[in-house]
Amino acid sequence: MRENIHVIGIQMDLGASKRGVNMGPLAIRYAGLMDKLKELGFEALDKGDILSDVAHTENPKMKNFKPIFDANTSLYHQVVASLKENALPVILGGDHCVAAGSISATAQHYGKVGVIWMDAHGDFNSDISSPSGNMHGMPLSALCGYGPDEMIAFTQERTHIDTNNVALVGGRDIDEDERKRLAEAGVHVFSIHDVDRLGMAEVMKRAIAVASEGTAGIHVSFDVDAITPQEAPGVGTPVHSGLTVRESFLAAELVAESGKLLALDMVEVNPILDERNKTGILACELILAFLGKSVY
Ligand SMILES: [Mn+2]
Repeated sequence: MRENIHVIGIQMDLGASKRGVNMGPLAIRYAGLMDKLKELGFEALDKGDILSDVAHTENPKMKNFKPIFDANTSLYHQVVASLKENALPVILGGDHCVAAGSISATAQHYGKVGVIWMDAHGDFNSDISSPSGNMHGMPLSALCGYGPDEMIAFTQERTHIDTNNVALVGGRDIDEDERKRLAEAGVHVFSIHDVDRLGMAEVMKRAIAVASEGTAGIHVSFDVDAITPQEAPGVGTPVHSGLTVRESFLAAELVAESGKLLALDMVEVNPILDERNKTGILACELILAFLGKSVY
C-alpha cells in the first residue's frame, strides 16, 4: 500500500437522471475523511474538486456528453499526475460516469490493470443499447472497448481494460440487453445471488484473483448503490436487497489485505436523498477500510 493518498473530488451529476450526486465529495469530506486518513498514518493530500459545466445535450443517446467529457478529461489528467507522483488516488464522485476518466488514467499509467466494479447495476450499456441515454450506465462498457468510444477518448490510443480482468460484484438490476453484452464481453459477473451462495469472502477471493491475473494491480470502482438502500439511502438509483454493511466492509478489507489496490473510486453518494449523511459517513468509512483500516 502506498503512503501517499491524493483525494480528488469531482462534482458531477450529469450522467444520472436524478440530480444532487455532485455534492457527494462534500458529504464524504464532511464525514472527516482527510483527518481520518492522517490518523491512519497516510500522507493525505486533498486535491480539491473538479467542477462540471452546466447540462447540455446534443445527442439524447449520450445525454450531457460534452460537459461530462470535459470534466472527465480534467479528472483523467489529475489522476495521471497523482500516479506519477507515486500517490494512490481516491476519487470522490459524482455519478459513476467519472470512472471513465479515473480508470482510463490508471490504465494509461500502469499499462494493464484489473477492475473490481461493485454496483447494483451493470454500467455496461453503450449509446446504442442504453434505454435512457444516461451516461453513468455506460462507463464500464466504454472502458472495456464496447463503446461509446468517445467517452474515453482522452488520448490518441485508447487503453482498454481486458474483460478477463474485470469483476462485477453485487449486480442485481441488469438490463436484458446489458446482460447479453456482459456475457459476450466475458466480464466476470458475481451477482448478489453469488454473494448469497458463496459468501462475500469467496466472491472477493475470486474477484481479486480475476483482477490480479497478469496485471499491475486493481482499480476498485465502488458505487454505493451496491449496498442495500436501508443502510445506504443516499443514492440516486436504489435497488432493494443489496449488500449488507458487513459484506461491504469485508470486501474492502479483503482488497486491502491483497495489497493490490492501485486506485479507488467512491461514487454515487447523493446527499439530497440521504438521511443525516448516513451514506456519506458509510462511504468515508469504506474508503478507510479499502486503504487498510482494520477492526482488529
Ligand atoms: Mn454504477
